[in-house]
Amino acid sequence: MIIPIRTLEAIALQAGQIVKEARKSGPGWVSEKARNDFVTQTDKACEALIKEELGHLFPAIPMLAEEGSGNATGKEPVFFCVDPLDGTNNFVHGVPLFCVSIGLVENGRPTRGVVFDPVHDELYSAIEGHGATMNGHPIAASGRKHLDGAFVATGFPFVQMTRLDLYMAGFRRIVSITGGIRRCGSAALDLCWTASGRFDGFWELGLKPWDMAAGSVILREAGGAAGDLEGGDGFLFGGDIVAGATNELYDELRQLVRPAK
Ligand code: 2AM
Ligand code: CA
Repeated sequence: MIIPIRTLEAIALQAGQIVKEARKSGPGWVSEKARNDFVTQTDKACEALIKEELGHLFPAIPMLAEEGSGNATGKEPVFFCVDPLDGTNNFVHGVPLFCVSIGLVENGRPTRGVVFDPVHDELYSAIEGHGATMNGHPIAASGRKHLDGAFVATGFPFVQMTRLDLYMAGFRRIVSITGGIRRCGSAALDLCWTASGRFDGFWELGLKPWDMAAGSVILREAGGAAGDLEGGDGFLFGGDIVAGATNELYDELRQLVRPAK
């Protein structure tokens, strides 16, 4: 079954409209799912809209979504992978970095993705094999091959602290080589900003599939690379992702995140 990318874009824009209105009126109720892990009425409202639209248009394709209203486990050959609001912590604090993220995963690989940033009105979109766009214009990763002086993004551990030492050891190695590191708080946007050339790379440990599904296909289609710490493809359910503007930068970054034994 063909999933028109325009349809996914339209749904992301509609969900973004909910987020835009909530920026004016407030996020509604806010609840802490786990320590430091928030959900708001707005996350729930966006997910309900996305579920309704996808369920109506593509009833045969299950959905895996962050707030749990979906019917997929992630083991299906084809499923939607949805983060109704990526960057909820930013949203709750009024920091203007969050987005709606809708991916399609086929046989374990993200093949379509749309990410809408309702603050900056930026709509990122990609179909595997057809390139990536932002607001309809083709985008390309920076092409940078080496970390020396590169501008990269990361995410710090925020729930599970068991791998904080591993993370900090990598961070220390990367700080001393790169030209700048940013922590934005929305993995989907970090991947899209690497796709559009703003960042040269990105890494984060312990993410969820909905944080990465759409952004990873957008980055790959913009000419960048995304993978796990071993150089493989297992990031979606493994949770650890390294991304680079090029294969070379991806390899250099992942070896610093966790050097080969
Ligand atoms: P979320 O807002 O959809 O939960 C970056 O660290 C990623 O982790 C984000 O994509 C964000 O997705 C998730 N996250 C959840 N809680 C977080 C927190 N307290 N701080 C930072 N990121 C958090
Ligand atoms: Ca979310």
